Amino acid sequence: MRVRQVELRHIRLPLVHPFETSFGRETVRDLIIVKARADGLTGYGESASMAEPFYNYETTETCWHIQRDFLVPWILEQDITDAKELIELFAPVRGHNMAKTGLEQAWWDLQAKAEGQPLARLLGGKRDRIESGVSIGIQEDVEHLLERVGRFLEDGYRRIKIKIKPGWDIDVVKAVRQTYPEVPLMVDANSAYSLEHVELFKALDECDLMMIEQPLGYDDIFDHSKLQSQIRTPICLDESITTPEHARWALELGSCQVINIKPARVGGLYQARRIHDICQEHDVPVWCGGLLESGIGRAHNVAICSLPNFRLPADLSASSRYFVRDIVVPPWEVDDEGMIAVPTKPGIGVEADEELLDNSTIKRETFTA
Ligand code: OSB
Ligand code: MG
Repeated sequence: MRVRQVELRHIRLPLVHPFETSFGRETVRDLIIVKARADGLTGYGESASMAEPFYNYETTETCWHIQRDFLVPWILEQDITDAKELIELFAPVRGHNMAKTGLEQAWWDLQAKAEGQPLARLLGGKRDRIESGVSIGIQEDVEHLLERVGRFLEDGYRRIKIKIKPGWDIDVVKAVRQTYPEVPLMVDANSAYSLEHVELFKALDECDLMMIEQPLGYDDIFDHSKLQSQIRTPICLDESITTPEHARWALELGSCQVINIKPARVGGLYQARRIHDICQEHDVPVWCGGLLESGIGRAHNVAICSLPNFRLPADLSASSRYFVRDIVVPPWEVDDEGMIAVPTKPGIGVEADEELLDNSTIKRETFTA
């Protein structure tokens, strides 16, 4: 297949509730939506970079630059017959995985539509429903947090994740555990700690957590192995795993017992699947993380989650948990059992709401071969 046209759109969506992590607070979500056209079909992808380089080094602006000046001209120049070819085409650009992901996903959607298959099936996915969890940002006080946890449990979410940072950790986790003794609970530090905090992690060992996500450096694999050997709670890596090689190194070093796979962070669905396979070979479970994606990025995350080793609830919540109105029809929904249905239509399985997309667009550029 030869992509004949690529359209990039920088969009901005207001969040229904501010989202605060150890690295910052978001009230709106800036994203790049990629539309790729071939053979009368349109494929959609998303670059889920943040506006600021605080989760990883990419930003909306760096994604746009890498796409406009490198990736888009390359993809318009040649036929792409499989995803591996596309990964190799993009390989000369080092890193910039979120920039790559937007285009890679649009290619996958096109390919699935051309074959008349749901994206999940094209990827080799077997599940028709996936387990949904919710990630709760840092709140103004514990009462607000407990109230939010309660509401999400009533909504049916199957796992609660709480963001932590120094000063908002052990006491908060204990309070949640006391109020909800049985709930599947985990924490995410987004790299806010160092090995000097071992005592804190030993204290968290008493809270019966499913896992602790990315406690140490965003690019660290080594110190995490030292921490893991001193605590019982499984460590889950997010930020530090950006390639399949990183996954293998982390597993061989014993740096984690779980990996959070975000297609955006690792350069797309093909690389996400490779990491999934490496973990499966090591009998290490994975789950799909999120980056407050729009309904388009979420569709790609849902598709990858249908693979068998995605064995734990995902950070994939309903559209309404993030946005007043999502840019897809139908919006993503979570049923009373905390499950999201995997679409059965060809491609990503949801339609873009073109009118809302237009109204949310800040910048737009079209490229033709
Ligand atoms: O670390 O998992 C993270 C959101 C933005 C940046 C980083 C993270 C997150 C989340 C939200 O935890 C997950 C979601 O999309 O629901
Ligand atoms: Mg995380």
